[in-house]
Amino acid sequence: MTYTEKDSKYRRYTVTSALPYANGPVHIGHLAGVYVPADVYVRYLRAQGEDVIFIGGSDEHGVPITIKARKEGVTPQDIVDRYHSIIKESFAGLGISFDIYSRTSCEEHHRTASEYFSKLYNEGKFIEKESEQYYDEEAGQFLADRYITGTCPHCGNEHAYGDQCEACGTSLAATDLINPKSALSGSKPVLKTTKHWFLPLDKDEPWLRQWILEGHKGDWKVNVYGQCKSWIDAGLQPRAVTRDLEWGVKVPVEGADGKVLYVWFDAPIGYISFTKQLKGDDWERWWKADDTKLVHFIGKDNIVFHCIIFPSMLHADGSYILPANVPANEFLNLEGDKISTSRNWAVWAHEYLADFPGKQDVLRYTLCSNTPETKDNDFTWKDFQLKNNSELVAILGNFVNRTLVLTQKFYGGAVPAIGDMGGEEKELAQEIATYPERIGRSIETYRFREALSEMMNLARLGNKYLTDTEPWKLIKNDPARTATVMNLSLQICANLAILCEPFLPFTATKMRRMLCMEGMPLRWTDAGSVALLREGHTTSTPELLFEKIEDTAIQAQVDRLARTKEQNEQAAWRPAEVKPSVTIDDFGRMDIRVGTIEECAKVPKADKLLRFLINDGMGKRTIVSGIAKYYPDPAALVGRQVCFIANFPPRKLKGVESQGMILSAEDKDGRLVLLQPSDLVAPGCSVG
Ligand code: B3M
Ligand code: ZN
Repeated sequence: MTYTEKDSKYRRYTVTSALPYANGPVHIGHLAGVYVPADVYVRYLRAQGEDVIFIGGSDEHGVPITIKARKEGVTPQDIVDRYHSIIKESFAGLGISFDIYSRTSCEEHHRTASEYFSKLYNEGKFIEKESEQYYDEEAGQFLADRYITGTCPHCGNEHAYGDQCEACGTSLAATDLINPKSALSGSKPVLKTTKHWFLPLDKDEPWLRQWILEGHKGDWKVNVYGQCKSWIDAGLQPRAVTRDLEWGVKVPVEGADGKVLYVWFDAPIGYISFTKQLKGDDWERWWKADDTKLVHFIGKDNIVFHCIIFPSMLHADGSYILPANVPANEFLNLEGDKISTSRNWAVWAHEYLADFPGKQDVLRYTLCSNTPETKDNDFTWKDFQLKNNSELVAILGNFVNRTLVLTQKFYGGAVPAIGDMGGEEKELAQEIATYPERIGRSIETYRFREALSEMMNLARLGNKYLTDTEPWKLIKNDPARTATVMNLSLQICANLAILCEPFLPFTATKMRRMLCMEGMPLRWTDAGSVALLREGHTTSTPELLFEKIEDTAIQAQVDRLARTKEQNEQAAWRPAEVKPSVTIDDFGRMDIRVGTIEECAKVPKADKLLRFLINDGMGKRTIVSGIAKYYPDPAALVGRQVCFIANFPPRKLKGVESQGMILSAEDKDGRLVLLQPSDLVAPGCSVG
């Protein structure tokens, strides 16, 4: 039973989550934006007794995969095999409860996608068009979007791709790029004619406009609706659904050798082919019955594909339902910076699971409470620690633990009889009764942060009740009232075991075990009651639900990110630009000489400075140089030769007169290194 009226007409739910590209592991950005919210949603629906399938799988086609394979010198199949299993295991480890997690390289998918294309092809739903596409003559291959880089015409970024500039976010056509370059050979591509099939999106405009802009106004999220509106208002163009590539689903048309379906044509069909794998002959009602609710969980960069292109494909076939909602989220940043796979700026799911064993729910909790629902959000390790220590441990864990420990102590674990409920108790019971609907409505309207905080409010309510009534004192002079307090507290625990499950499934399992509720077939709507556990029901020995996360564990993560940042900065280092031209005369005015170090010591009270005594062939001169940090043992420099500018006017540094300037090179990490002739030369000779 769902609470929102709109949902009451549905008999079953087909819930999909974006198929991650199998060219890298999944990170917290994917989890927060797509998989945790989707999992909360389906777990909730299951607890409501609804018929629901949760579909996931890896997107194993597309250029990102072939590019990665090329870089590593392996086959695309090697890449997808590796990442498909890492991704699948990460999801399982975090309790993302797919009913199926498949992959688009499998046979059933190839067959389904191919048949889907053929049907539309035979019905004349595509336009066939010849167009000019970039071709790499050295590699003997047409270049799909991502294989072409060049300068963005909008912002001047020199590393824009043929489909998009990641610096300014503009979506591009390869022919828009200035100075296009092939990512395969580095050569300049040429335009060559090729034939492709296009989905005539322009013809879909009227019904799309009506379906989305009129039908889903105020119903779909503002960010989703807004993106759709600007796409539609800008005017839709026919879109090619085939590509000149080897890797992918072959175009099932004669004479289309070397062509595959565009990855964004085949990937969403994955939702359908995976349903077939899951449901066999019974698959159709999950996609074709009007009383099925189809919901796509995705990130904001996938909105146009799920709201416009895939629906147009479904509409072209004519026998499918359309998505009822597409609750896309914005992006999650990490410590103030955009998450990036190529810069390794991420918290990877599989690494988290290895670093924090048994703490799956802590990550789920932190990500859910940070879901980027209306704007981009930030994940920080400090906040992760805080959410664990002062919310999960201090509120939920503390309440459940206090209740169960006192139950053991006072009653040997048995639920005590509830006595007369006073005004306070009656109010409490009424309040408890409101929670299933409060949380449920928030989930049904895709407000997951709000739903989670409502769930925690119930734990807060319980915590406060214990603190206010102090059963550990009350037991001495009012055992009857104490029994009532403990009974109600146990009822709240039982309610929490049901209501926290969509968010914290591992914790819910533990709570059910401690409360000996495993055998009870309780649904969402059974919650809200204060009679879930009957008098005399035994509970078992309590264990801690959450433990404190120490500073050292957090520091280790922060340090790892700092190292990544440093590596990135060094990798991004480029030599400084060359300065404006000078003449030979300009250079000639500079008197550069070689000298031999006779003494070298730190300048007292000046951390950075070294004082050199140099034999310059004419006598001795003192030069002060700011390189102490890089030469911790100045005495070891004696005997070395250095280059210095001899005709700088003397100046005082920390009380020492410096007669010249010693030359050094600045390395990419900022380190200064003394310049030294490669052979011994006479002190005082000139450099030029
Ligand atoms: N693989 C893009 C992405 O991971 C794409 C999603 C496909 S969903 C059908 O952002
Ligand atoms: Zn740009």
